[in-house]
Amino acid sequence: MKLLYFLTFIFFFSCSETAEDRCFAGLKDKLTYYQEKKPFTVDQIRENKPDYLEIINRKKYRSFKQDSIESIHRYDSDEAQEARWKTHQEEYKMFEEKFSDQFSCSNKQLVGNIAYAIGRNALGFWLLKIENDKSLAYFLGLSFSHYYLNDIQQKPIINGGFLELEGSLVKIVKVPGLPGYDDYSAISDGKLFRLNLKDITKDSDHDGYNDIFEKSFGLNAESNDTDGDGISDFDDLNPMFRSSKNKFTKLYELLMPQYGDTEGNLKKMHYTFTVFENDCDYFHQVSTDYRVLFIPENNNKKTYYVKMTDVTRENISKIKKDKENPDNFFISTSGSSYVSDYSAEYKNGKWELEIIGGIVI
Ligand SMILES: [Ca+2]
Ligand SMILES: [Ca+2]
Ligand SMILES: [Ca+2]
Repeated sequence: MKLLYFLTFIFFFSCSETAEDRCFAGLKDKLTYYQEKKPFTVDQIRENKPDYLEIINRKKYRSFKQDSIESIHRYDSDEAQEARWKTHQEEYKMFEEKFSDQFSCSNKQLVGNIAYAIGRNALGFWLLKIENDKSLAYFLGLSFSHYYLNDIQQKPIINGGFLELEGSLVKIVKVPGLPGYDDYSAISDGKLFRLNLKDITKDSDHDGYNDIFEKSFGLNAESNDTDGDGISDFDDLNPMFRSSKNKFTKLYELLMPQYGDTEGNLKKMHYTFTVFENDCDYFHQVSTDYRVLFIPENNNKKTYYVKMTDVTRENISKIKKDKENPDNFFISTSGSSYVSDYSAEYKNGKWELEIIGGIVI
């Protein structure tokens, strides 16, 4: 969905049978450019909305424009804004600590001894819950491509057995010259999004991730160990695929983003994932020190949520063979503002990487 993809090749295969097919870009592959999707209309959003979501029209709510202007998450130098930000941080300290700064939090509410808040991260919106020192986050499965939740809610978010969120239906607006940056505009204001807490908190396999999260990203909501490697989905850093060791998994591991997490804090971050769109088995089999999810390249194989929502920030291409040298390969990494092309030579059981080109936007 990012401008960058206009510059990056996406490879399509007529037959994706073997790891060889899925991992190596060959001469027969058709090259195609990403085409921007048309934003959904209000009717299309309603038609495709999740079953567990009720959208109610309530015109009197704050508009998207008003809420965005007054948002606590706006970064400007206004002193009053800074003071509000400080108060906000103080107020949400408990959530920041319990969830290790994985979310941007808002709309805190106490119900008996349970503290609730709305959390946002790169994957989407979550309902955060702290009860007797135990913290859990429930994914809401509402794409930020379509749903905007007001930063300032006029009414409590928990009402009876329901989560009620004021907001708007929105579309993404691309900003020319700012790749990777998404702006939004409202296509219908004054909405109440109503979700039953029973639906949100449902965790059929009791692995700690709610069904909505697992179904949104292609994990198995009926098994607490999707890839059957003996590590539960909640504790598995690569929950979708079993890890393996060979020269190509090693190559992908070398090229994956490095977050410099020397203290191993990322391991404890159960709700923070780096998402890659790639079908290569070797890439799927990587061992990592942070959480990863993979989404299929073929649009028809994607879950509805990832089809609608841009959750990929970084990617690594397929591998290209060097006709001149069987030990030499070409591969590219890309992010929202760069592409780096590498030549990778496998010598004496080790990879030697050399940057041979790229683009910085
Ligand atoms: Ca689960
Ligand atoms: Ca599961
Ligand atoms: Ca597992």
